[in-house]
Amino acid sequence: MSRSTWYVAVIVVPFMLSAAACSSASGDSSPTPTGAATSMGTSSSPVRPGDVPVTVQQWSVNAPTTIPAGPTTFSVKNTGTKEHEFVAYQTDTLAADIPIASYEGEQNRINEDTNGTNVGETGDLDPGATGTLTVTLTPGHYVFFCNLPKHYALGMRLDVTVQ
Ligand SMILES: [Cu+2]
Repeated sequence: MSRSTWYVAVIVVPFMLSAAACSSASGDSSPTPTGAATSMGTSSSPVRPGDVPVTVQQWSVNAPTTIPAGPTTFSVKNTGTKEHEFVAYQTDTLAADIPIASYEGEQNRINEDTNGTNVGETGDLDPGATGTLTVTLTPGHYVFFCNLPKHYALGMRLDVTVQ
């Protein structure tokens, strides 16, 4: 007999969420990468020339794959549930061809010292955190990646052309 075992009372209390995730201005969040610069004067868009939005998560780095050269500010949001980082790395080698080795004494990372040049990184980002990185990009091939152990091999890498 189990006629009284169905008292599974799920009480959903509408909590007051004092810090809803709306700290960033909304505006036009067009996902298209910045195209050729237009010389129409200052627009009302919150995305300035040189601003590049990036998200990192398990297991991908999401950014425009063609970026104009010049001063660039990456706004990198960790939309995953683990700690991640963002590294901008200039290299002639395609992302898939950089060997997984060890780095700084840890296995399952690429060696940033031997495959190209680290031009900047955000440092580790907690889940939900946003970090910014401002660099001046010169034309060439880049790989954007997260080099926490195993993350590169799991897919957190992206070939990018700066032109
Ligand atoms: Cu990662």
